[in-house]
Amino acid sequence: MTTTDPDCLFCKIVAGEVPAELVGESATAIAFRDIAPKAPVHALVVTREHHPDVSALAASDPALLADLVSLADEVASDLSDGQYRMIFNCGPKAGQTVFHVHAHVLSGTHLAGF
Ligand code: DGP
Repeated sequence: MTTTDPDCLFCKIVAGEVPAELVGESATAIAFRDIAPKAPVHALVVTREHHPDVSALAASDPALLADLVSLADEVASDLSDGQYRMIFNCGPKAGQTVFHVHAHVLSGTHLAGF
């Protein structure tokens, strides 16, 4: 799926219809701070296009997924020291609650291993 979903929260943030604190952008993706941060730096990096999750994006447009990862890496360097954890929750059982592909970028502290 490569269209905008009018009912999708992150599509509304991309469109500027829902406010968010932007921390980075590229031609294909934007980054903004998570509303409920789990680390001193917690950004979400989302494609401008609507894709429901990372699995769908990897299947339909791997170059776009690479763009998203590049922006995530850039944001981690801009906001912190370039050391970060990147997480994609894919599916409800993995904890995904917003069904528009997004990378969580967590940084700014010593994160416990798992
Ligand atoms: P996930 O559980 O992986 O689908 O992550 C969704 C994240 O989105 C979660 O960490 C909280 C964040 N979030 C939910 N609503 C909003 C919002 O309105 N604004 C922002 N900035 N983040 C939001």
